[in-house]
Amino acid sequence: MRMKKVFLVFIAFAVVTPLAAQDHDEANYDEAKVPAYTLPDVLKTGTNKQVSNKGVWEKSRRGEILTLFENNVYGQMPKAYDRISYAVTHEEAAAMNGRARLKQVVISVFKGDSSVKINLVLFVPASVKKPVPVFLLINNRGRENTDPTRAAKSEFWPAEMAIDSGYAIAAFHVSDLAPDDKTQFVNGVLRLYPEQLLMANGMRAIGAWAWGASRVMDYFEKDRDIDAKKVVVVGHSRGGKASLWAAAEDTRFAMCVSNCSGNTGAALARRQFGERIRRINTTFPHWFTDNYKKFNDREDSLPVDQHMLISLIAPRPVYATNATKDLWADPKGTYLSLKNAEKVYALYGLSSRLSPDPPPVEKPLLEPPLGYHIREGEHNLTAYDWTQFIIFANHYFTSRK
Ligand code: GTR
Repeated sequence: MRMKKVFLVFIAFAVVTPLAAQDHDEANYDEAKVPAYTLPDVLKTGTNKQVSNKGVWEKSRRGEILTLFENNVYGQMPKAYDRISYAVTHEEAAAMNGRARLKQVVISVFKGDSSVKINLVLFVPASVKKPVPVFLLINNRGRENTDPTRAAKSEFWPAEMAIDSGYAIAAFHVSDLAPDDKTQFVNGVLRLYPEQLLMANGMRAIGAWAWGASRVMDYFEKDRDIDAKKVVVVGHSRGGKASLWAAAEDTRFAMCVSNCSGNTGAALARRQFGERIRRINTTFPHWFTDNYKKFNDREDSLPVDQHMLISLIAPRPVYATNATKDLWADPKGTYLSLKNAEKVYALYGLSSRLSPDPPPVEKPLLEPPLGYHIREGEHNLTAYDWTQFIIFANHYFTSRK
């Protein structure tokens, strides 16, 4: 009887333990087992020319790398639409006990017979009388994390902290652009661009979220409370993959924050540490292009690696993070991405002071253009993380007044 019960418990556990957890256990977390690898040379063009100045970088190499990411990883970024409109649906002059103004804005984008609506929550510091810089979060968690009423407060989007530091803070939810589901993701932006679904290098969910960030940017350019030259796009995990892609595709973003973004985010693929391409393509087939599936178990044959994604954002600053208990997102590989992007920043005369090895836990590197920290704890976006984003942004924006 007892044996039977134990067995049943075991079966129940095996059934309810998500596949994800089992795969996590099988991943490599041993630094000694990281294979020898050679990163593609970010400063060598497809025709083998060495890039030695920013002119050649911008004219020849940057576009080449962007196209490689579009074709192989994130897909096309369709730019054309018929019309965009902005409606402020709710406004409060004295939100957060008078510290902020709240605006809820519906951004509607029309193309042909289809349209998509992006619901933006935006708080602006009440005390500031001129356009302010803004943090824009691509929210991949529950909408309650960005509660406009502030009845619910979440470290995931600590609006009060940003406001008290003199920043506006905004957020939209990924499901407005592409529901995060392998069958439902088509019900959003992709209704405007159905041809993308037929293309092996077509836009998928991560691309759709990044596209949404750019439409919010379109709105910021029209909102007089916002300094559209100082927009920081922020994302956590899958949202951090999208924030990098948004900043790579849209140079209007002044800065990018990618929190615990891991595989196909800020972490190098070739290290094959933690999550790998096969696993991400299998669990989340709707995130990246069909072409990306060709690189399952073949990281070495990718024509890019993630340091090149960071390089596309140069000379604009990038801040990346990790957490000690989130080896799945490969902290060291994330740091090495930043490190290997340094040479592109150097073309702009920007020297970052990254040491060869990652900094100790909770010793953030806060000097633009490339910043990084690893925090104690789990895979998450916390007040500790936001505190560093604000310091990093302060350093950058005050140096550019
Ligand atoms: C995981 C996924 C990661 C990361 C994470 C998240 O399951 O494997 O790539 O994106 O989800 O978004 O929290």
